[in-house]
Amino acid sequence: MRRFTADTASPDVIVDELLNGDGAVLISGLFSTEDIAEARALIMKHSEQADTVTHFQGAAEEEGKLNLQRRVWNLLAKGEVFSRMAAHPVFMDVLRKFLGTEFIMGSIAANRILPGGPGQEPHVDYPYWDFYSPETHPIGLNGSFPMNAQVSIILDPFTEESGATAFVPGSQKELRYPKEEDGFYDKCERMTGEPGDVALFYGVAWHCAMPNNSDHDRSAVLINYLPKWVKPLEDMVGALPKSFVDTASADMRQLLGLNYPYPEVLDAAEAGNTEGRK
Ligand SMILES: O=C(O)CCC(=O)C(=O)O
Ligand SMILES: [Fe+2]
Repeated sequence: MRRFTADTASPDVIVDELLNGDGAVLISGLFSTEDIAEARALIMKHSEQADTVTHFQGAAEEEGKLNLQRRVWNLLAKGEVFSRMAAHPVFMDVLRKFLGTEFIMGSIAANRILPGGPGQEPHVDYPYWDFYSPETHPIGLNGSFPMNAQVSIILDPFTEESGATAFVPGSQKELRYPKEEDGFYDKCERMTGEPGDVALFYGVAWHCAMPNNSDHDRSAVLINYLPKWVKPLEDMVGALPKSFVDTASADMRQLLGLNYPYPEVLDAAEAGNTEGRK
C-alpha cells in the first residue's frame, strides 16, 4: 500500500492507485493531534453502551461478543470536528476525480472494536454495503466506473495485534465478492497506521476489520462516499438539525446531496427553471 502525505497526495496518482494499483492508499498529516483526540473522545462518549445497529459482525454472535464491536452513527451531529474531517480538501480533490465533481457522502460513522473484540468477515462495500445479498442487486458486478470510496480515519494505533483493517491488494480488479477458497487471510495486507493517518480505499477491494487482540480500543471514523445518484446509507439530512443544513458550507451541501434535485416532483417544477436540468 503506497503512503502519501498532504503534500504528495496528488489526485491523479491516488486515483490510479485505487483503480489499477493496490486499491488502497495511506495518507498522513491531514489532521492535528487535537482534532484526533477530540474525535476519539466524542466517539468513546457516544459508544459507552453497545446499543446501536452494526453490520459485518463475523463470528461475534456465536462467540457472545456482539457488544465488542460498536458503531456511532450520524457523526455530523456529534461534533463540528467531523464536518471538517468529511470535507477535508484532500478528500474533496481526490474524490471529485474518482467519483465525479458532485459526489456525495453515504455515511459517516465510527467503528470501535474493544479489546478482545472479533473481526468481520471479508467483504466488499460495493456497489453497496449490502452486496452480501448479491441476488438483490443487478446481475454481475460492474467496475467500469467506481461507485464508492471508503475513508478510514485512524484514531488509535492500528497494528496487526489491534486489528488493523485487512485487505487484499489488487482485489478491486476481481469485481466479485470474496469466497472462502480465495485464501483472504493468506493474501491480505494490513492498513496499519498511527492516530491521524487515513486509509483511503475503493470499496470493491476485499477487506474486513480484524480481531482486536491488544489491550486497547481500536476506533476509526469510517466515511463512505458515493456518486451523486447512489442512495446514501444514512439519512443525514433527516437526522441533522435544520440549523446545520441552513448554515452548511458549499462542500458540505454537496456531501449531503443537496445539489442534486432528483427524485423530484416535476409536475410542480417551475416552468422555465432549467437550473441543474437540460
Ligand atoms: O473497521 C474496519 O476496519 C473496517 C470496517 C468495514 O469495512 C465495514 O464496516 O464495512
Ligand atoms: Fe467494509
